[in-house]
Amino acid sequence: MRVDVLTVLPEIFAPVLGASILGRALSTGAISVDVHDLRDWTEDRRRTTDDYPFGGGPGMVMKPEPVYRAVRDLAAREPGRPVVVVLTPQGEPLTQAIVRDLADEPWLLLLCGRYEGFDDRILSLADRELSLGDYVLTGGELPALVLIDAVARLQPGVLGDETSSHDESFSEGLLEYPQYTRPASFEGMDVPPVLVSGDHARIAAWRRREAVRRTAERRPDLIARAQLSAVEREFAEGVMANDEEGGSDG
Ligand code: JBZ
Repeated sequence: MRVDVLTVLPEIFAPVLGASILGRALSTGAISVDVHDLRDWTEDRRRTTDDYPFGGGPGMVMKPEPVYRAVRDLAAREPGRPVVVVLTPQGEPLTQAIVRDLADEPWLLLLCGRYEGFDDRILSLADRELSLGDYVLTGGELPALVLIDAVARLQPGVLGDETSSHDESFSEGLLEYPQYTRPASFEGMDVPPVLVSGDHARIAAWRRREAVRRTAERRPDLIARAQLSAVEREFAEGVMANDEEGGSDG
């Protein structure tokens, strides 16, 4: 997959892209990311990318001309067309289903907003408008990095065995089960004995039940759409009813 990023803050990207699994995905060629400075498509001496809003009001608005020039220029560099994604607070909240869709695309062009927003005509360039969620950020650069991280780890060969079981649990709509490593006893807190029993069937059953319990406790909104057996659903409903009474054990 190829990713082009258009931003007025290109320097934010390199340290994150070079690190960890993302760095490995780049070095193996599973994904390539080119970060472009929007100012390279300005035509004035000050390299202006923003201007005052028509109608008045606070803040500055991203100008359309440099963005249009940049997107047209970048889109003409390869055969085909990139899927143009604009990161904006008005966008659709990012979900793993959207990440899976985008991960299958051969070419993404991510447009990061700054200032108070975009001239609305810029949005005509967008195939998708995405947001990370309902909190206020200063720009689209961090959401773009989050999106790159999420699509990179789905590229073939980027993760080993980690992918399948982890993502399957999430796609069944459940949070992960609790995990432990050594030492078996730490400051009076012991690992659940079933996990050191060697009984793999009991371990699997315990993990499944604890994943359902956690989801019911922490994300009851996920339970309705989770893929649960009748017995599991009844268990989840018990946990949720208990939580409403303020109970902490179940
Ligand atoms: C986002 C105008 O540029 C911005 C500002 C905030 C912001 C984004 C772009 S994208 N917040 C989000 O994903 O929540």
